[in-house]
Amino acid sequence: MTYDTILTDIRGSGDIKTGVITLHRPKAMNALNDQLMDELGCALMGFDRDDSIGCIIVTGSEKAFAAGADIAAMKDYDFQKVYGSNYISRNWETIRTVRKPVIAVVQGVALGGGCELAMMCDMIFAADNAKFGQPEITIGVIAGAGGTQRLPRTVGKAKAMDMLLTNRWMDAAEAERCGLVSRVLPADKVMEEALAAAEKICSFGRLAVMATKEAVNATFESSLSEGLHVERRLFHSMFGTADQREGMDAFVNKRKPMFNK
Ligand code: CO8
Repeated sequence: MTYDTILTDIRGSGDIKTGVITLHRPKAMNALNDQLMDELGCALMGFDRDDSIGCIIVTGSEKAFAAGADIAAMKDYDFQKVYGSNYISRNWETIRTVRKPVIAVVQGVALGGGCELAMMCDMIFAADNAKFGQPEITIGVIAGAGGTQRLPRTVGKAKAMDMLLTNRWMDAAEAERCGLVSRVLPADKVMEEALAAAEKICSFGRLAVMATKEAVNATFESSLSEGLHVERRLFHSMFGTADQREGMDAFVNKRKPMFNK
């Protein structure tokens, strides 16, 4: 499959590898348009279906993960078009259906839809030059791809309101302090670190990895008792897998486990 607005690559040294998707609209700081979101969705689904892939990384350029939705494309849209075509909902959230872990590697700006796309991923690894912001208010709209919902759930109401209402940007250090990003690394090390984390994930049992992601995501969709119920049932289901027997037997017998991938 060839794409115009993204690049794809497969990395890793083990049997199970990492699919890397690089957003690639360099002249527009990776501004997100329908074509890019369609291509991203297609590449994500391809890696999710591929049994030789265990983890996915989504990244951008050194200057920009993505500078938001493509303002030049949006400027002539009207209500009839966006509501009628179900703009955003139609094709921007394919990433939510991916069952394998997705790591966002953010260098430079992640603004508007770019910040929202990073938040749709399971973890964010940030370069020390990363900046996160929701500047939609400055162009007369509001965040529309989850920013008003995921940001307060992640960084709390106070910081989310500040970012969404005043266009205050957060640097990588603050983003790590308040839980928006998992790790901050020097720009020339961040991809290496993400690939190492992805390789670690690829070395574990596929079912346990997918069930962990499903259980953590349940917390955003439910009350504590409902979320605990989902976790408990998924935990119980692990006892129907060969990886549970293998992992525990390997521990008890002091040997390296051989998981199903
Ligand atoms: N859309 C389209 N083109 C863009 C965008 C964008 N979001 N961001 C940058 N570009 C383009 C510029 O127009 C410029 O193009 P050209 O060279 O042809 O003039 C090129 O990228 C380089 O940009 P700058 O010259 O501005 O570079 P600077 O380094 O001076 O500044 C910034 C970089 C700070 C990133 C600046 O470009 C900027 O402020 N961009 C807009 C950021 C923004 O407002 N993002 C939010 C967009 S709205 C949104 O994301 C809504 C999401 C809601 C869900 C989706 C619903 C639409």
